[in-house]
Amino acid sequence: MRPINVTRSAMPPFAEYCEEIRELWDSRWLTNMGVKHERLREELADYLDAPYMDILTNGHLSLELSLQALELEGEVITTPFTFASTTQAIVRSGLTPVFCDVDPLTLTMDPAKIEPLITERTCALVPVHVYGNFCEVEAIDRIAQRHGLRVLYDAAHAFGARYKGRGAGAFGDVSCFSFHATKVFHTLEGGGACFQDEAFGQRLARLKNFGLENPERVTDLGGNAKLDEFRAAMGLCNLRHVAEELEKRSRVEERYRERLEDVPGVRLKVLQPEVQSNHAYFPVLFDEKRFGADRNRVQKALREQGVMARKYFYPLTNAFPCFQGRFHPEETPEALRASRQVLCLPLYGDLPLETVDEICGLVLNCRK
Ligand code: T4K
Repeated sequence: MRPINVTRSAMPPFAEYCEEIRELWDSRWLTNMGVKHERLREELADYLDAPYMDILTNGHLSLELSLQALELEGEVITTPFTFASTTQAIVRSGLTPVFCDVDPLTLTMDPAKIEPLITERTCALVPVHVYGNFCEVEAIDRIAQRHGLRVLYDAAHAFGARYKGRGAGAFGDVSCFSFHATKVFHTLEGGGACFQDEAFGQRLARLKNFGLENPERVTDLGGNAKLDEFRAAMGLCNLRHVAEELEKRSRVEERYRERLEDVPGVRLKVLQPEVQSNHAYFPVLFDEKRFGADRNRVQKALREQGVMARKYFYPLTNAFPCFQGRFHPEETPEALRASRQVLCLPLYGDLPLETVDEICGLVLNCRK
């Protein structure tokens, strides 16, 4: 089947979803924190090992409103090796991003490079568990404690990944998730925030619902970021199948590894000790000199055969024209190098292993 996209949304059986939404025709309660919203919120908090959790209309607004609910001011140390959303959420919340370089293996924020960036205006760290690779949560926690900083993880990629047996909702002050259609678990569009502090949760709940404390009292300048009942229903169904989806993805990833592991000039997604992977993405870094072809050439060769591998993440967010030259990608050289070398190969549960073989064959044929 062509094209073969970088991912393909997992869907529950059609009848299961129909059954899940049936009662909405009787209740006519379609949104505004209905029964399914509440059930999904509880089930997800449990799955992600979060003390508290809220769910929102998408991952981006989960980030943006969480930054606002933390009541921050000043500079935020973050990574440019991420999706547009992370940096945009920071800037749109009136905060100044300060870019820290990444560790060349995990491509997450390098803790050794954080402290030199801290100033008296620094208020928080916003690292990203990119591809489901865990940030160095203990080192980050120590730095945050030492300097009195808040930690908000962008955990959009980390659903289902576990570190020392704990889900990604257990770390930092807040961890924000995306439940977008392209993620290992989705609610079509959707997102959520896991957090440690109940008072933060009350602020976030108000911000996602027009700042309403009650129908007659508006205390915050909020907006609308609620998740409706149809999407919550999709989440409830998908959550029942997520273990199976992760298992199927693990077989696909294993096949890629068998085929590409020992190829000179090819670096595969790092295997982190004590991390149980969620197989969310399969990034490959191509070293042109050693492999014999650069990343762009591989992407083009795949595209010509209908295989739509993607450059997650290129360009770096500190190179975006929307920031009008305020930031400089050369200041984060490891991130810059990775952004020029990386290509995410298709990975999803239904991807046939024969297709993985075919994709690997196309990749290997790019060598001069
Ligand atoms: N932080 C990070 C680190 C993130 O990666 C993201 C989102 C966010 C924050 C923000 O979370 P959300 O607000 O999105 O919940 C996609 C996703 O739209 C985006 O959610 C995701 N990151 C980003 C990494 O990837 P695009 O522009 O690459 O999507 P698109 O439309 O090109 O889709 C990619 C492939 O997925 C398609 O080729 C086919 C497949 N697909 C797509 C859709 C829309 C499906 O199978 N089903 C679908 O419904 O951004």
